[in-house]
Amino acid sequence: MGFWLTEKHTEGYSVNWKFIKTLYADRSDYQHIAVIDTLEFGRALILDGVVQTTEKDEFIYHEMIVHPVMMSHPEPQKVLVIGGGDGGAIREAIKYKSVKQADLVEIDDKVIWASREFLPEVSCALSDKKVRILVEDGLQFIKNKQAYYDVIFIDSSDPVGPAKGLFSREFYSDVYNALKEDGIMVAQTESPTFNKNLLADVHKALSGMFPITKTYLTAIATYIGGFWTFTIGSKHYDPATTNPDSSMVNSFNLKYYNEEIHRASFVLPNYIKKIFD
Ligand code: AG3
Repeated sequence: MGFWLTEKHTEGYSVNWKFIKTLYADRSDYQHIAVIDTLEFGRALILDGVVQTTEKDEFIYHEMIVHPVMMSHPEPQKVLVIGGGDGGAIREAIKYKSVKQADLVEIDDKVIWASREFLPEVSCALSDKKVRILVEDGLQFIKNKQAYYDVIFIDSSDPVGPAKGLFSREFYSDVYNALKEDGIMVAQTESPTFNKNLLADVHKALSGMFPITKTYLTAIATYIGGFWTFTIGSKHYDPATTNPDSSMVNSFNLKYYNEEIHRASFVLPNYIKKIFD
């Protein structure tokens, strides 16, 4: 027994997921939300028909959106995740001994609820005492913060629907202002194969504001097209020349990230370098 979910990525490319059961399905004010139990990847969180995270490889995405920037800052104390209502990014961020306050600004409380209920290993840190959850529009929230955060993570869904504004120049400039003078931000910037123009635009927008802009890569089977990108805007520290210090975290037994991965992820193949020319 089983059902198939067809996840459409472009006009010419879809991925089929066999699943055993729908654990949750609902429509919020912003999007359709589902959690299904897939045959290959365990439980999956799906927003508007796009798979956001799966039990099998969420660790790759969440470790890679968090550790490269956290390790590049000598003492990150105040951190902010925009989006990321599943809690995976904040789970990684609070592993740092220096973190005193970790804010999560998610627009859709149903994403938080569904993740708490059906993805306990991803969402476990949402109950940590350092974590403050704000159910708000990140676009508005960030406008009221000046020189406040050390690190900001933009853990968004694709640039359509509720996350569209999280890829805009105006939003990045608000993020810039919300960071302290040596602050650093990172955004998930999609697939270099299917979202080349978006990646080029984000990189360009950030390079116009931050002295240091770096795109880095990882591979996440749950997503599409091989590589997945993240793009950093940094006011002071260069993540590409950072030597990660494992004593910054409570226990360095991560499943993906390590010192070599840190350095290697900033090495780009020529066809991706060319996107930024
Ligand atoms: N956010 C990025 C998911 C993008 C998936 N897009 C796609 N496959 N086209 C994931 C949120 C995890 N916290």
